[in-house]
Amino acid sequence: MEKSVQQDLLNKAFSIKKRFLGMYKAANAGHVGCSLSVAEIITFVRFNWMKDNDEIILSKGHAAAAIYSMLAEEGILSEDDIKTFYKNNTYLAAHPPVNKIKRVPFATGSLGHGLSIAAGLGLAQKLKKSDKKVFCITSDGEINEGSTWEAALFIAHHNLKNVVWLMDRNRLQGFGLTEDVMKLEPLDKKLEAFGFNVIIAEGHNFASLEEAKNKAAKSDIPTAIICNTTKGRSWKLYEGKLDSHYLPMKDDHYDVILADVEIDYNNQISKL
Ligand SMILES: Cc1ncc(C[n+]2csc(CCOP(=O)(O)OP(=O)(O)O)c2C)c(N)n1
Ligand SMILES: [Mg+2]
Repeated sequence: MEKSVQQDLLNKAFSIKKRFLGMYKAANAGHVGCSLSVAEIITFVRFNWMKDNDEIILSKGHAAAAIYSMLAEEGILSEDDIKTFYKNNTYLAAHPPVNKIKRVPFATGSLGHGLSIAAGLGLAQKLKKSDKKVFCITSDGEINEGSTWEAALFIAHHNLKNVVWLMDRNRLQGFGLTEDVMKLEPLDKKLEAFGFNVIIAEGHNFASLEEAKNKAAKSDIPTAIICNTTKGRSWKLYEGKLDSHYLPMKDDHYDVILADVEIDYNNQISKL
């Protein structure tokens, strides 16, 4: 992957993170760690993979701030829109609403439904012989939902290669480790048995995501990318910890997290 492309993606991800940190601060809201976990995946899909007409479904709707910030990054939302996050009468609710915002065609947040939505969209595109792709970003905790497995069966059965499933595999869910709450491993083997081309990627690393993208392009069956991530990535105090999920952002947290995120960004830039 070219250095300039990586640099551009790092800049975009940093800008997206700065914006959503400001949103969480203004709203005194939680889910900071959930957005930090998925920020690079969203950045990569939107700015280095999907075409303008493709669909992106953020099934883990509690990371809505990350998708709103991405939409501001590409100019679909304005910085004034962003200021309404969490406020009364806003469309920029804690979870994405249905049909109010460009690129957000469905409401998500009730976990376990995004992949079914992607499957339906994928089949519709296949029947129309369209080359439109559908990118679905799920969490790992929501793999506990039976509906996800039903969607997986459906995608494999209809060989919906136009659906790309990226899983934010941070190994934590709402109340503990995924392996303690309801064991998922060996996840790659389970997904392979369901009929997927399974790729394991580093979800905070653009070169690794690029490798996954190239492997997906060569597959004759649908792809599921298990993206290894860290909840609360860069936020030193709570990185990899459950508290990064619900802890509401307080004003004094903001400066610390922003500084941590900036250190991580500078480190990554210096390694290019
Ligand atoms: C069906 C459903 N059950 C419960 C919740 C409440 N909830 C919000 S986030 C979350 C768990 C988050 O863990 P995970 O799904 O792995 O997301 P991530 O780690 O990526 O933040 C839960 C249980 C929900 N939104 N939907
Ligand atoms: Mg998780």
